[in-house]
Amino acid sequence: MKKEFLDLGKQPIANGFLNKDDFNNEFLFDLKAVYDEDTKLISLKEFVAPEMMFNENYAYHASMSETMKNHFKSLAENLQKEFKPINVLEIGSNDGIFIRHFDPDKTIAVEPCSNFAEMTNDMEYKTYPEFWTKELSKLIKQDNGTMDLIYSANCICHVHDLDDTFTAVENLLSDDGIFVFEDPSLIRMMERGSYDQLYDEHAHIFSVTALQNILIKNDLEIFRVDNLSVHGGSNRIYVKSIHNRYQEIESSVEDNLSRENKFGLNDFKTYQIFSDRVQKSKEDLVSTLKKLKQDGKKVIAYGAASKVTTVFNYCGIDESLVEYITDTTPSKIGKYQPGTHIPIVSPDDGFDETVDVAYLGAWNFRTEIMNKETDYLSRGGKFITHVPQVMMFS
Ligand code: JHZ
Repeated sequence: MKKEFLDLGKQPIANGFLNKDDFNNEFLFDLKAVYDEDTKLISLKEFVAPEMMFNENYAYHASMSETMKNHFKSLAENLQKEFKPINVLEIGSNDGIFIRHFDPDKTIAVEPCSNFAEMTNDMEYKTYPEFWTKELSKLIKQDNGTMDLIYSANCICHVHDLDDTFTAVENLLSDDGIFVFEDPSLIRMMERGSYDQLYDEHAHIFSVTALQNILIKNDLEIFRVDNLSVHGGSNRIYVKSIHNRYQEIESSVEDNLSRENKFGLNDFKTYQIFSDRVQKSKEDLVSTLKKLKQDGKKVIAYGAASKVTTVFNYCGIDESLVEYITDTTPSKIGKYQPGTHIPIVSPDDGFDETVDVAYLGAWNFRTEIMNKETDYLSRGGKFITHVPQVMMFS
């Protein structure tokens, strides 16, 4: 049985940046979160059709951050060193940030956003411009044989039908093949109050517990979990077929399961407490921004992340409180934030000496941004965040 615990109101497509012409017929849906008592999975109550989010206009470029470029480079090197995969496949390859470190002759990409599929095709990686399904997995096996490594970052949590996805993976793994994927971690979201991990794309926020319950139904099991700091706290899950005897199940699996249980992730009450905290976060953020406005401060936002769409729409923050949002992504600049219609400008045009306070939308890149924005900080500029609670810092 699924139980609702959080209502983040009417929300638009988080990465659906708008032109002025689009304002009048914007799609909105009810962003609510539910807890499944059987599998312990946290999901959205209402799923948005994948084609509405992942298409030729998809705006999120993973390579906009140095942190993420380094993250995927070192992961690719480590996987090659430890597992020595020959045939490799990535599900949701975005701009090729990960596969660029693998041999194009032996590496295949699956990417339904055609703007990005074209990019990796141009990089000589055979790219299937489609959604990952059982049918596609059969076709890839027929064309290319089985895979020694199937990898996916920030994509499996987008998938509505996890059983279909996992069966498709199981079908394509070689005898000693492994499936490695990473997505935002539920326990980190709960610890940090980062409710903005919830938006249309994130159909689920995974705990290790829920993944174990669902993977096993599809003849797959977790043999290692890495806890990562990226994207506000993620888990990298290493999976093998239950028939694969090459990999031992490591202690990190049990460690994560017991930490989650101790935290209360298997208890509905924990989610109700989280919901109260989210409500308080909203009140604190709005009152802080209103006070800054009254004091005559110029407030903008830094980073038009998907997460900011959730926060600003949930909190009812518009141009009267935040003048504009700066972002480095070329396809976002000159457009408007979904729902609130706050303008997006390039940092060169908007992150200047007139800014007093910047809401740090890309709070997950706090270290990278603080290291970069030393001029702003040294002239007294401040940041504001809601993670783990609403606060200003410099
Ligand atoms: P960022 C996306 O979420 C969507 P988002 C997706 N669903 C997902 O799961 C995660 O990624 C992983 C900008 N920026 O990465 C770039 C600057 O302007 O937190 C981005 O637009 N200056 C796939 O959208 C945004 O901020 C900078 O210095 O929440 C950050 O978005 C830096 C570092 C970033 O992902």
